[in-house]
Amino acid sequence: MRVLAINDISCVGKCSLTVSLPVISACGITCDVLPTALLSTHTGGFEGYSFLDLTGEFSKILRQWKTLGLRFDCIYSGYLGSIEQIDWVAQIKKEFLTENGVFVVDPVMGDGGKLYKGFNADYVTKMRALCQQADYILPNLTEACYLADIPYPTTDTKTLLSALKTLCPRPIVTGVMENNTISVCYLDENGVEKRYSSQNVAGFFHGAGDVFSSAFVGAILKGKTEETAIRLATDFTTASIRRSANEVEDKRYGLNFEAEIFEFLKKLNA
Ligand code: PXL
Repeated sequence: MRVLAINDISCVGKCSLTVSLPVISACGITCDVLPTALLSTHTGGFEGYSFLDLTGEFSKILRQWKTLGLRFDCIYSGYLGSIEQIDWVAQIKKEFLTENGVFVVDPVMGDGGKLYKGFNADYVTKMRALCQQADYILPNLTEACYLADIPYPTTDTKTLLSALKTLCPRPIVTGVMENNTISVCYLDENGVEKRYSSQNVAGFFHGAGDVFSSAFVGAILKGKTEETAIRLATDFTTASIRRSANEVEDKRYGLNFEAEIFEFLKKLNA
């Protein structure tokens, strides 16, 4: 089993590839990478970060991969540095995903009701088209609202999920907050809405979406059902958030997910 994770390298701040690599590898799955950009830190809350777009390397990297006859059982895309890269991801899926391979799109583009720096309406439109090719999409509530063109925030997850289902058969929306709970909302095989909820922890935790998505990808590739993968990934992310609420002083530096990997693996391999 090998996954191709297409995501940025934020050197500091534990998100994207610096989360996907350790989590997916710990699941016992080869995690190959296509870095979309190299940043000194992620863009959430840090100022003065460097940003090197790596699109220019793509054709060279892919040319060599073709000579190796590489194919991936899963392609998992996250933060894409530019609109042009969305076209690249669609092309890479066509050329490098195995016949029964899984294409997972985490449409990373915003949080807290706003788009991240550098993203705009054209990017959202283009991301919608990429989601149409995915087996699973994993937007947070902000990204889900942008994709579905529904005002943020919404508690009407039924409408939200049916709008997203017109893009992708298996939408999974994270970070849906109501009262004291935070939920992951998805659809069962009959198209009926399901929720997996936990107690909300106040505050904003950078990289939580990447911990969830990476664990979900790892669990799916280990043969878990969608529902089990959601539960395992949610429990891992929630435990990491709880721990970080106490242990990580500056939340910009990401979650202490490392301390929870062993528990996650015990459940994954039970
Ligand atoms: O975790 C999402 C993410 C990924 N990559 C970069 C980011 C962010 C969120 O801010 O800035 C570069």
